[in-house]
Amino acid sequence: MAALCRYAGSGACRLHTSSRAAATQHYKMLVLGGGSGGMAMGARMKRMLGAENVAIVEPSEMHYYQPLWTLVGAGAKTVASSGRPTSSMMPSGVKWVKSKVEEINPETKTVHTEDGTKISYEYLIVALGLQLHFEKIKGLPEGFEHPKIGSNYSVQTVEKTWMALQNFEKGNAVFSFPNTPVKCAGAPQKIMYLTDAFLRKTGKRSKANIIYNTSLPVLFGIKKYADSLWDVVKERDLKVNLRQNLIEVRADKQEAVFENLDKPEETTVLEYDMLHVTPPMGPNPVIKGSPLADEAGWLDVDKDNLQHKRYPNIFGIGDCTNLPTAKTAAAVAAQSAVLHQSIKRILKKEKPDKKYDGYTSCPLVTSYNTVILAEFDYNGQPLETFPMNQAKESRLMYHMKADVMPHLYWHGLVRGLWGGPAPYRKLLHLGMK
Ligand code: FAD
Ligand code: UQ1
Repeated sequence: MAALCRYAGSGACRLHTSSRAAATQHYKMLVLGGGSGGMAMGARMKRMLGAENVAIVEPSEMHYYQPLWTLVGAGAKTVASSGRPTSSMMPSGVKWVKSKVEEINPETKTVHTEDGTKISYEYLIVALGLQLHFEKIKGLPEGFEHPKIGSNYSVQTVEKTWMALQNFEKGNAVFSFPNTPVKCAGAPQKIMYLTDAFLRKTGKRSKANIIYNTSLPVLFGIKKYADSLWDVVKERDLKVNLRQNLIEVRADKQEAVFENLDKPEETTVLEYDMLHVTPPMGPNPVIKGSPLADEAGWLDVDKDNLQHKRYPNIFGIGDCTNLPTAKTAAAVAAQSAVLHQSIKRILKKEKPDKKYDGYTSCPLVTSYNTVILAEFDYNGQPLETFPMNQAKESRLMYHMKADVMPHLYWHGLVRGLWGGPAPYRKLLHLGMK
């Protein structure tokens, strides 16, 4: 490649092509997205290659610890405590390209961003997350301008959940789960349990019908935990309707319209005094429109080593991928450790040898002081860290979720120092034997 590197020795070389004076930056390792997976990999790649060889493309000024939003929506944490400036998160010396990726061209090994920057790379890590689609529900997002409706799934709407919960008087409190893959599949029902607990605390529970309308045919995908959750639902008199998909919100009239996925003609209109919406979700449009996507639009990676199936210099992590496991930050942690090893070996022209087992986890918050800690692998087999039955509601696990996990995230995962609990699981279980 004919290139004139003005800043020799620095990662960012301006390359002048003969056809046009397009400014191009070049990095050995380019990371797309600065969320949980992008930050973790940026930090790990800095350690492996040196800061000057790494760049992260991320448009947002703020980085959010999304798992906290379950507790923010229930008034147990503040939204401010869930975010930090992206500038403070960037590994020092790593270049922050503060713009949105518009196009990835794996043939020319280049990326174009919204501000007109062209970046070439030797290796690419794609960590672009997934896309929320509130607009696929008729009446949204504009319905959020009305009270009584919220969603823990975005920073703009999470405090509206807490407002709706505090202002609940009597009637239906309705919770939805969409007909798409979602991140943290437990979160849509966690806020239902917290609502139940809050209404009991404030003496309003007897005036409330709490209704969970889910598109799924099950309450939770892993039987061991689903059995416990059904016990909780029965014990607390919560109503669960399966195969019900939210298609419209008439926020001015406080009505939610659901379709029955097993009987397409049948719709039900529910009047609500509180509505929590989990929006439909889908692949990131930048990936969907690129040669990197599988048929459904997700990043097409090898499930063992996270390398792209057709472009060996491209890797993926997190919610943007088609890894056949539940999309969580816990999964990102385990994936970051495997991807680190895969890349290390590939750079040495060796075959990756560490395999991702699909580890993922969902702390199912069932009240303001209890959690069922679901942990499982690709086969849906429980893979529990602690030597106790984690399907039982636990106060200790609530403390883990509310007080320990945020530290593990800010000081461990996003600094590339936390690769999931696997080593501790082995130790803890050994200790019990
Ligand atoms: P993200 O962290 O979402 O990062 C994607 C990044 O890509 C973002 O910073 C975004 O700005 C950036 N981006 C997008 N498009 C572009 C573009 N075109 N150009 C450049 N950058 C772009 N997980 C758990 O493990 N435990 C939990 O208890 C838990 N609870 C949750 C509760 C809620 C309410 C929510 C919403 C999520 C929860 N999660 C939980 C899931 C967890 O937050 C995600 O799975 C995790 O953040 C995924 O990391 P990621 O890097 O793949 O995506
Ligand atoms: C985890 O590693 C993680 O990422 C930091 C989470 O995201 C917030 C989690 O919710 C969980 C449960 C884990 C797994 C960690 C342990 C100690 C079980």
